Amino acid sequence: MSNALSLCESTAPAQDAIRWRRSYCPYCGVGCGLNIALRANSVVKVKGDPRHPANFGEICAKAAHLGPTVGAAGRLLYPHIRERRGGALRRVAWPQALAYAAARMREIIAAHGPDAVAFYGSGQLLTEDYYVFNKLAKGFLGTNNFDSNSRLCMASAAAAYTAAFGTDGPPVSYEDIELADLFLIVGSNTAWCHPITLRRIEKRRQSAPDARVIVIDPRRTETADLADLHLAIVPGSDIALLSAMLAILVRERMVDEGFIASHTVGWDAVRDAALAWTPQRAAHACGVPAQAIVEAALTFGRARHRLSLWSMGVNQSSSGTAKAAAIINLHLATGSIGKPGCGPLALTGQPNAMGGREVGGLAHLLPGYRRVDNPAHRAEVARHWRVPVARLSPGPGLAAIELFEAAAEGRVKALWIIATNPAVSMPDLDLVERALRYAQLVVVQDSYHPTDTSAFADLLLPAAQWPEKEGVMTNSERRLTLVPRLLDPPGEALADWEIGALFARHMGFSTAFGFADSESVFEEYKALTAHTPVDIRGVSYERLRKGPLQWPCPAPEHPGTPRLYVDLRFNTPDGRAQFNAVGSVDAGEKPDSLFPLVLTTGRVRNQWHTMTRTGRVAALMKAAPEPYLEIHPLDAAEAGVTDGGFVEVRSRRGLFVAQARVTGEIARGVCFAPFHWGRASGPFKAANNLTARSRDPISRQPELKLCAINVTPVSRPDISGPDLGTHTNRAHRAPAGRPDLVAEDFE
Ligand SMILES: Nc1nc2c(c(=O)[nH]1)N[C@H]1C(S)=C(S)[C@@H](COP(=O)(O)OP(=O)(O)OC[C@H]3O[C@@H](n4cnc5c(=O)[nH]c(N)nc54)[C@H](O)[C@@H]3O)O[C@H]1N2
Ligand SMILES: Nc1nc2c(c(=O)[nH]1)N[C@H]1C(S)=C(S)[C@@H](COP(=O)(O)OP(=O)(O)OC[C@H]3O[C@@H](n4cnc5c(=O)[nH]c(N)nc54)[C@H](O)[C@@H]3O)O[C@H]1N2
Ligand code: SF4
Ligand SMILES: [Mo]
Repeated sequence: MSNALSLCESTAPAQDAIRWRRSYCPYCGVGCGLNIALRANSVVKVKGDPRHPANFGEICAKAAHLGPTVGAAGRLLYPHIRERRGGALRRVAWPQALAYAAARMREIIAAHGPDAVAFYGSGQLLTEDYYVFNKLAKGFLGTNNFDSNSRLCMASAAAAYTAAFGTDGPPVSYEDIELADLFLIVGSNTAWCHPITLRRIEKRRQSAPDARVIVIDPRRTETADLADLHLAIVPGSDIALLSAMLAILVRERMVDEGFIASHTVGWDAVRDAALAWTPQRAAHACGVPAQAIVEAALTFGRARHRLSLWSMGVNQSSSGTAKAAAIINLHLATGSIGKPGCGPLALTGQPNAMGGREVGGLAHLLPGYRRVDNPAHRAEVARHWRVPVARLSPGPGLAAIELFEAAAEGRVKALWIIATNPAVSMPDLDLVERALRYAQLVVVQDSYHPTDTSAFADLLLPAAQWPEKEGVMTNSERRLTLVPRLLDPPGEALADWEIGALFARHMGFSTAFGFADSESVFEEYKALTAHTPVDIRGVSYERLRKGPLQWPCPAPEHPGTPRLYVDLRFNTPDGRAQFNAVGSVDAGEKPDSLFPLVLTTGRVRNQWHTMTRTGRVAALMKAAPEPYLEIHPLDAAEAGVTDGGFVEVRSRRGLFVAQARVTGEIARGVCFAPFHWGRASGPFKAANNLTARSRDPISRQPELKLCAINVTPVSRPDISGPDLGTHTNRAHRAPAGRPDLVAEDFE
């Protein structure tokens, strides 16, 4: 604690005095430390924490505007039951709500077995929240149907890391940004989505004139503005590009033969497959000049410290794992790993998506990077949980979309949804709505109501949100930060882990879920990480109160680990990293005569996902108040679309209506729409009306970045629902000077 902070804390504050406290940002996976000014039960100002190593005092606009999202407006304050479909919600007391949940769950499990129930969680949960629900589902109810929205987000990166290094986990630290001289940014709009990380890259560029930035993205984003070389490839063609780059490195003898021979396996097959990709062939597949591909490869090859950063343009694809593997292959081929300023860094989306992976919050995982299909892992976890090993099911549970498909088909009867809003964020929303209507029991545990998903709930459970609950989150660089409880939750809202523990006790598991506080949950989880790659036995709330720590951190005196694999030994049985084949053709929906264009989807700078929080802040709504469709001028001309005019966008699954932004900043043949809006804001404002359920065969992550569409102009959009927006939805670029990084006052 700095003097200024501890001085504030040492005096008991009057009710209206300002108290400054340290906290952690609840939005993205950059994981910035915050200093929060509190007055009574509200947040009046948010600044960056100068001592937090993720951001050193900087924050973005979303965090600066956290204040208005805290408090009672729009919050779900009490549990509610809807006894009949279509009937009204009725407020009930917690014991009644939990007894109702327990009775219905017991009934369903007795009649149909444990796999008829499923939990769907979120990378925005605390590690403790995740742990309790995961333990309940996998250890006590006997189903591995606990998955999370990380399946829509980080699953491909996790699968690729595991395939290459033996276990998941980004090997580098943000401090490697300050040491790198080559940044390969693939499918990431870092400027809008991980703004503080981009700021560090920008600063590095300013201080190291030789540093180079290559951006691979179908759109000329603000991230691409920073690039020395921008490759505007057509969506889904990354593998062709990355393979051709690898082939050039081979031909130019820019690979590290010594590293390959001593520390890897599988090189010959990967090299030979890559060599089939000439620059010309890749240029044809990607829609960029061959010369640009050669330049990208040579720039990568000539650099000394190579850092690759990627996010959803890579992961959210039916070849997401292969795309991520192709990036990792470039690093293995050049020995760019385990050394300062080098490595493949998958930028985590949500603030604790990384923690969720560590704690086993996906349907195929158990805590501590263990897997449900590994008998030794099941035995270790069963011992720790004091349950017979037979209770732990050996087969992976249903992954996100499969879980909703199973509900729509009646195989899953009870869906318990926690801190995620699938009625907006899942692909193919017709299917999601069908699942939510068809399930016998839908429990929605959220901080807000109504949301698009909570509208379908039979049971609504009010959750405390940031900063009303205490617990741990892990950011993109494996850094654990303690998020303190600074305010009382409104109404009767409870911490998510506590709701899980109370429900488990109602199910009769009193001893195993008798946690007194979040710290006791953390301590139980921590013990399970012993001797695993994610060993955090040295981490405690007490230590975290002094500052964040990077795993592994196996002992109390251990300083934490900034960089993995520095000894060039990987977590595979023989210690060698594995080159992985990446295939040659991207799967996914192809354009045809009926649906001639390709749609990709993503985010806008100042909105957070389904807008339950950022949608309440007028200042954050300004840049993009309504959904829009970016379309190339030539495609627009062909379709008769004018800038600012309305368009109907159709895919094989549905309809989306928005204003067109005709712009040369997007590749020909490609359109872009943000996915933040759900049907509650207007039935055709949801981009996920259009997206497909196809998924990566390994990671089971859906292809949210590609589907085939057609676009037609409409003079007067004939749709119901609130205001569709008649403004010209165009002023979406930040003016010079990056004002998005300036923390505005809202007091
Ligand atoms: N402002 C804001 N920031 C956020 C979030 C938010 O909602 N709002 N959410 C957080 C979360 S959970 C996540 S996962 C991250 C997401 O962060 P990003 O992944 O950076 O964001 P997206 O806009 O989804 O997609 C990134 C880029 O992928 C490109 N792309 C699409 N298809 C392809 C392709 O086939 N290949 C390549 N190379 N690129 C492609 C798109 O044009 C887009 O610019 O952001 C985090 N930060
Ligand atoms: N087309 C398309 N679809 C996408 C994506 C895309 O790029 N394109 N990206 C995907 C990705 S990467 C992601 S991560 C998802 C995100 O999609 P979601 O997870 O559905 O989005 P959020 O709006 O973050 O939902 C979080 C919910 O939790 C609630 N909440 C907030 N804090 C708490 C809390 O502490 N406890 C509880 N119980 N509830 C809380 C919020 O009110 C909100 O309803 O969207 C995915 N969907
Ligand atoms: S960059 Fe991400 S973690 Fe940092 S302040 Fe912005 S939203 Fe929060
Ligand atoms: Mo995400």
